[in-house]
Amino acid sequence: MTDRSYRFSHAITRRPSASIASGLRALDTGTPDLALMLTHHAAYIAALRATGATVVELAADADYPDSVFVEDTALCLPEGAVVMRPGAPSRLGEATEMAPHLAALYAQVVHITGPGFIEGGDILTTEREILVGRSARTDAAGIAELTRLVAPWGYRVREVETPPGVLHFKTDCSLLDAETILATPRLAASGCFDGYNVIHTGEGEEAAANSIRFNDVVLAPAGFPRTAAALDRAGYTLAMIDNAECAKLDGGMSCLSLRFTPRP
Ligand code: CIR
Repeated sequence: MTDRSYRFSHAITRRPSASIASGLRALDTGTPDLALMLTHHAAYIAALRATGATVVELAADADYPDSVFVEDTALCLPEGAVVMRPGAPSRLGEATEMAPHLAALYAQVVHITGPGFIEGGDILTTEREILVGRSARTDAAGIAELTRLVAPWGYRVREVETPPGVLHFKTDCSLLDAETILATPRLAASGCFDGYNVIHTGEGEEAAANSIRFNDVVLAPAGFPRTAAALDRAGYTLAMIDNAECAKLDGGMSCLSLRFTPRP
């Protein structure tokens, strides 16, 4: 069994800017505190680096309030990178901004050109397939274009549904290893993970589902003890990261990085 869906040599992050206060959110639960977010962001990057990865830190970009959430701009596979076409109009330009940084590391960079839309937060890559959740940000045409772009690299795309009212597919799930997925009970109930081992988030801890397996560590948001205990029991090494400020903008562990092993 290969492990390329969770072992990576590189990550890209982007520093949050003061414009983060204008970031998109489903519900207003308060303005994110930039200084605190920077502290959490530094801890996140340190946890990635502690696994031995190279982390490319991009400068803050005030033109795009949500640009700290780099995951939505691209899908990075070993063979090449696919630049997304975000469904949120205020985020469309973020993907274009990311393209040259990917081109510096990859020989192959291809683009979703539309008319469809797709955001990285709706994509879960496992060892055997790429699952893409249809959502308010990702539509059938975007998924169809992604399917065409990654077919020459040997990938199978499976369309699934993001639960209603949930921002992204990966808001509710994470890959833990080649066979295992952490998921909210509401998402797992759809049957989309049949054939995988599923670990459920603890009761009332849906926000813990957005974690990431990165090399030997699972980066998980702090403050969800039942889920942390379940992951610990299953043998995963955890790095708990405070996510309180990004959570005000519906962002979590996966959103804050692109994770990959580029093929130059
Ligand atoms: C947004 O609504 O686009 C941002 N405030 C949050 C993006 C989170 N990204 C992700 O889940 N991949």
